[in-house]
Amino acid sequence: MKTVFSPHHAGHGDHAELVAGAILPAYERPERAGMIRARVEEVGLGAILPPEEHGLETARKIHADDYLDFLQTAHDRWLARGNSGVALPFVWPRPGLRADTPPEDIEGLLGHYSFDGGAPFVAGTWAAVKAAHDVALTAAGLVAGGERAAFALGRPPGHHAGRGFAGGYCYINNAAVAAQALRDHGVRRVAILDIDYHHGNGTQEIFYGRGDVFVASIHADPRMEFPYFLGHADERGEADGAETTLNVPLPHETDWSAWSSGLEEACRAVAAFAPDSLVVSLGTDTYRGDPLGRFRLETTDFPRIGARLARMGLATLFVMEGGYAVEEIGVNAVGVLTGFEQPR
Ligand code: SS9
Ligand code: ZN
Repeated sequence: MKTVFSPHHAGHGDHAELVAGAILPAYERPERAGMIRARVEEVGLGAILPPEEHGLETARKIHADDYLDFLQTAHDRWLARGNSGVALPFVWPRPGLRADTPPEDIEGLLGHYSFDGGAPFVAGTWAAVKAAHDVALTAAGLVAGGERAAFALGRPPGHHAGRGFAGGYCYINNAAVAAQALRDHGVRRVAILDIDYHHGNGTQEIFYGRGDVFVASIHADPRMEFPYFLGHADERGEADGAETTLNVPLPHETDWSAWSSGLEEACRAVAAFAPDSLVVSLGTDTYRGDPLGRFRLETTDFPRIGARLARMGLATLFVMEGGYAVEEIGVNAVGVLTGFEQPR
């Protein structure tokens, strides 16, 4: 399968994050994409293409206009205020405060448009976010054009970003925009299957009331794990989207035997929805060596995931999400793709 990749991801880097009271280099770093790209080449997965530039029309069907405007201007406004370095939120309008009156100051806006402190802005953030969006749309175009599968190798990831907020390293929800693009290309029903370790809260929120896009997520139980405030099994969609959300929360230390049962449940639900295309939010932070995850998948399990997905028989777009064991991320992520292409 073809991979779509842009070097502009690298401008989003060199920032730190707060980890258990210490400021450490961010886990979501440029080396991640470099390792995956190198592995795509090493196994000869297929051609690596640059993205085509896309406008934001499709993204505007997924995200609020004011939020997209904020993403594009946040770092400049941070600098214009006299601040330097990394723009990070530190105050949020939780219930009890007013979320209906956006502040004017960028410090307040950062909190207004995020749900955690995990989406910093550096000078190159917007260019990287836009490139990941273009990567996802270009890869969606390949699938809409008749390719059996394509790989959108972008960063930063997207599945925690909602209609009007960033968080969890995510800004534009690349998988959601790609699913919308497939719909706009004439694909009637799309399923998104999120296999990242963390619940895809943004993707769920975006499609919660829509019946044309099914969202299934297999993830660590939010009672024990980020993002904590969404991803429970009783969230099943609403209005037109009733019964088109499926959450499979699993406990810490889950290994292949239990995780693959969750995958089976999700695949059956996706098949029952009878989609015409599948978007896979591909995170490899389920790996046993991941510094942010507490599942126990082995490197040899990732091709088995791909093989199971191939058996769905659907045109499939893989969109890169999380995975923070940098040394192994290439082998694990591309393992899913080779498993998809050569199921055994
Ligand atoms: C503490 C860890 C916060 C956020 C995880 C986001 C994963 C995106 N800095 N964890 S796939
Ligand atoms: Zn994750």
